[in-house]
This record gives sequence, C-alpha cells and structure tokens, in this order.
Amino acid sequence: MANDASVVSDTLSPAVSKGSLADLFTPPADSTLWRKNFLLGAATASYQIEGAVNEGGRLPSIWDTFSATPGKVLAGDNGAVACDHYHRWEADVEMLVSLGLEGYRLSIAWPRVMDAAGVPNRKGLDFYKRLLNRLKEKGITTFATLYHWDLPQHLEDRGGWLNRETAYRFADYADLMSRELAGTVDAWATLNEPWCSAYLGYGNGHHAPGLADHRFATQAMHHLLLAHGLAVPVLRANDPASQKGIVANIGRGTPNSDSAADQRAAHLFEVQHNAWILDPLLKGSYPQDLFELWPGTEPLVLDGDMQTISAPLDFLGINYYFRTNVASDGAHGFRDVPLEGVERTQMGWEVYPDGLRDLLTGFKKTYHNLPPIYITENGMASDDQVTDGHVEDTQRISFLKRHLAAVDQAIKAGVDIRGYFLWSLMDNFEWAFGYERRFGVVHVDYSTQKRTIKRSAELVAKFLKERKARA
Ligand code: IFM
Repeated sequence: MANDASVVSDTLSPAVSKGSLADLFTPPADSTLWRKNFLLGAATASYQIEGAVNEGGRLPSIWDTFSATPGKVLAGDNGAVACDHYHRWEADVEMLVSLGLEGYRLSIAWPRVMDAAGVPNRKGLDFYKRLLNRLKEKGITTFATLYHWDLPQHLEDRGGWLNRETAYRFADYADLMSRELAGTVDAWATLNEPWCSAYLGYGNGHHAPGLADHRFATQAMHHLLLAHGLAVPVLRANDPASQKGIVANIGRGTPNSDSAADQRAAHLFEVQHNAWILDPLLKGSYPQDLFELWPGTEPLVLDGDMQTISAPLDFLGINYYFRTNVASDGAHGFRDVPLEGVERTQMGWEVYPDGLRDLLTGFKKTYHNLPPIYITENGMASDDQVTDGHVEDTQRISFLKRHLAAVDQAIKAGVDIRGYFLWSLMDNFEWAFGYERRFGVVHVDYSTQKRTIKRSAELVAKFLKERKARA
C-alpha cells in the first residue's frame, strides 16, 4: 500500500520538544534565518527516489544503463525501486508537511514524460501534475528541476550531450513541461549541476554515460549550457509567473602552501569547478584559464550561443558540500592534497562551512549581475542507524547549524540569498555510491520502505515551528 503508516512519527520526540537539544541546531537570535521570508525546504531528485523505472510508460535513462554495467555502482545497486516514491508520494508529501518544511525541490524524469519522437506520455505527466498540485494545496513552495542527470537513453544513443541536437530536444521537453505544469511550479531550474553531467559523465567517467575525455567534457558542457539557454525563453513564455534559473554545484579550492604555484593550482581548481559554469552564464564567455588546465579542449561554439547562454536569470541555485586542498601538479594543473586531522563525512568530504561563505561573497565581487541565490542543496552523508525508533544524526545537526551560520554571514556581507534546501529529504540512491551513503534527514529502510524521521529533521521542524509562532 502506498499510504500506509510508513511515516513513523509526525510529532517531535520528547527530548527535542522539551528543548534540551534545541541549541544543537537553533540559529542564534540575530541570525537572518529567523526572517520568515527566508525559505527553508528539502530537495530530492527523480532517479534517486522514484523507482518504478518500468512503469507508466517510462523509457530507460542513462542511469538505468550505467547502473546495469558491472563495476559502475557500489554493490551493483540501481534506482529500479529506490524509495518507491512513485507509489508512496502522498505519504512523502504528508511527511514533508509534518516537518513544517516550506519548500520542496524535486526533479522531473525526462524519460517518464516524452517518447523518442517527442510524443507526450500522459501517465508520466499526470504523476507530476498530481504531485505538484498536492504540494500547492499544502502551501509548499515548489522548485522543479528539468534535468537532474536522467537523460533518456535514446538520446544518448544518438550522442547524448556531445550532440548539439540534444540541446534542442531539451528545449522541446521544457516547452511540454511548462505548458503542462504552468501555475504549479514556483521556480523552474533547467539543469542540476552541469559540472557533474559534463565532467563526471564525459570527463572522468564516474557517472553515466561513463565517457572519459576532457574534450568531451567541454563540448558536453557547452551543449548543456546551450540547452539551458534555449529553454529559459520557452519557460518564460509558457509560465511567466514563475522564476527561472539553473543550479550549479560549487567547490572551494585552497592552496596547500603560500607558493605561487600552489596559489595558481587553487585558482585553477576553482576555475574548473565554478567559473567553467558561472562565467558563460553570467559573463557570456568561457574562462580562458580552463584551457590552460586542459589545453586544446575549446568546445565548438556557434555564433549567438554565448548570448543565448547568458540571458538574465531570476535566480541561481547553489549546491555546496566541501572544500579541496590542492597543490600544483608540477605541470599546468593541480592535485588533491587531503588534509590530516580535519572533520569528514561518510563520503570522506571535509566539513568546511567557511568555504560556502567565502565562495558566495567572492561571487558577489566577481559577478556584478549575480542573481538572487537559493542554496538548492547542502547536507552530508552519515552511516545512520535506527535505534529504538530514533536516529541520532548528531554530526548532521552540527553540520547544518554551521552551514546555515555561513549562509547568515554571507547574507550579512551583502549577498542576496533567499532560501536553503536540505539535501536530502530522505536517504536515497547516491549515484555511483548506491544506497550505502545516507544523505537524508529522514531514514529509509530499503527492505520495508519505512521512513524514520532523524533527529536533525526534528530539530529543523522545531525551529520552523518556533519561527512561525513569532510575531
Ligand atoms: O546526491 C547528490 C545530488 O543528486 C546532486 N548533488 C550532490 C548530492 C550528493 O552527492
């Protein structure tokens, strides 16, 4: 049954409601996060939670193919069932509401809504209509991402993001979705993390489709950004009341020493992770330093592409997780030098909240037309266990508190940040790491699909309740 008692509790556990744990999370009284118009929500993505990969006319995606390829995903996991959200969406929305979360960021599975000839799939469209309508009824602010990595396999078979034609097919898909869903989406994001699609998918092969050539990565990036640029005016025409933007993951690179070579290495790291995406969007050109790092990889750019890509945005989504300490590789690049004795998460990623603040304040200086920002993902993986019905995810509570403090500092330094989404609402399929890495503020038992609210989610709920109650 989809709507059984899979939500364990919509009430706060005694320790939290009595307030004894409140200071673990609650922002200080002078934090801008107490402002009611600062949106606090949670995020998910289609392939990571939906499951039902063969239902309702959904076609295969590159992640079905990739995860079926031996050795690509830890433990041979795949998204065939995931969190079974396709069937349990009503209970999942109730869970979101019970936590008092104000925003929900989801993604739409392109292979669920359109076939290879561009014919709409009514069953797939109806799934998202029902979900978004319910979220609206519940007063949740909705952010919908059109592409969170699940490219239809039939497009990959024709070259995927290496084929310029894919960008035009994406604009057709954006057209369909914004005609069908107009009025139910508050903010459209074209792409989630084009860096991951281009670099991990085509540059080092860690993600689908698993190709590994820097020339492929830069060309794929160009077509991804072109797809974004072609889609924005379509979204504006079909759904004028909504906001339009894109979501970028950003990385902090710090130099291992004061040497000029290491400083340059850290600069190149940030060019590769940040400027590669943000410069074309906000300056209309690729950073030339990228081609110092990867000589001879300039993509083929046609007349007018950069104007298309750099059309104004209503918002920029920022996803932040960790920093990387780097040194010169002795040639024209950088190499990671992992720091000893620093706090890390289950992913091995360093916990470094200052990186978020520093990048945001840096972007404000670099990009004079920086749009309003939403932190569209931030969170951490830990090896969470359910004990006596509870999950004590103490490291996550502290992680969230420190990163929200970094957001507050950036706001106070003048950056226009309007909201923050926890990654993720619930544990899910963590791509090449399968189900082992748990990012959720809700625990999922994959054998029963039982959801258990973690302590972190209880504390977020408590804060939101208090904030709402304030005059
Ligand atoms: O799970 C991913 C998500 O899909 C995109 N951003 C990073 C998250 C954690 O790796």
